[in-house]
Amino acid sequence: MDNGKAKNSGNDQVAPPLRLLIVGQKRTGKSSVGNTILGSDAFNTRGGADSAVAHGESEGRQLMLVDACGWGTDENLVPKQEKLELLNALSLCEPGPHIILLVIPLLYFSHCEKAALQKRMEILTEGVWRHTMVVFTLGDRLRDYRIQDHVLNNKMLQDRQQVSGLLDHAEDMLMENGGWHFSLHMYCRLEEEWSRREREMKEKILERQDGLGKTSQGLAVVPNHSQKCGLYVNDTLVKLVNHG
Ligand SMILES: Nc1nc2c(ncn2[C@@H]2O[C@H](COP(=O)(O)OP(=O)(O)O)[C@@H](O)[C@H]2O)c(=O)[nH]1
Ligand SMILES: [Mg+2]
Repeated sequence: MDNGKAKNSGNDQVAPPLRLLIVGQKRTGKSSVGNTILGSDAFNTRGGADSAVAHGESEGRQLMLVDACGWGTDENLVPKQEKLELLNALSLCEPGPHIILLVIPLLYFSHCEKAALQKRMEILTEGVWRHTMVVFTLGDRLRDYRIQDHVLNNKMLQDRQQVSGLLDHAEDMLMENGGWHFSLHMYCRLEEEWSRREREMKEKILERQDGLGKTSQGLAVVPNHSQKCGLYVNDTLVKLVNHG
């Protein structure tokens, strides 16, 4: 099993790197998050760049980071090019990212942007949320923010505590997932399997309802008022036996 445990446990075996995929909208600080984590200028922060990969060591962990090409803000549809870019970024961290870092700016985040973001996450199936950690950026621009969890101040590269906290949390999440990385293929198959079962269940229920319909058409259950007791089904008296 690929458990991605990145910390060296003291023996000579080299642990596989922790694979992190950074996603989010354009100009929200994704590349800067990568740079803050690695403590270097590995990714281009001038914008408009394609998805990129960087390897490095940070806080005692071997890391592989993929900085995905930034998403647009259309909440109604995801352009084909964006989908392809996302799948391309995913393929850059084969066999799949251990953790997906979803970057959200603490400033300028409206309902529309949230909807647009969800639409893009949906491409990665519902299962993606099991592997996703939200990282807030631009928090330093808010004067009085109190959120402590995963707020990265990308303007403070020397603050390594914020990075080790984030990586600890990523490893906890990985452990909770039994060490399994995200696999789009697996979750797509799971979703197909679930919808197949749902379809089958619905068909069975409909068949049963159909059967019941036929029965009630074929058999007329009429209370007989002329007799003192008894139920008549198609003119035949049905005796009701009380077992009770
Ligand atoms: N003040 C502040 N600026 C940031 C922060 N993160 C990113 N930026 C700036 O926001 C701009 C976009 O950042 P970048 O990492 O390239 O965003 P990307 O397009 O999502 O990869 C750059 O000018 C960064 O310097 C942050 O946490 N605080
Ligand atoms: Mg970028």
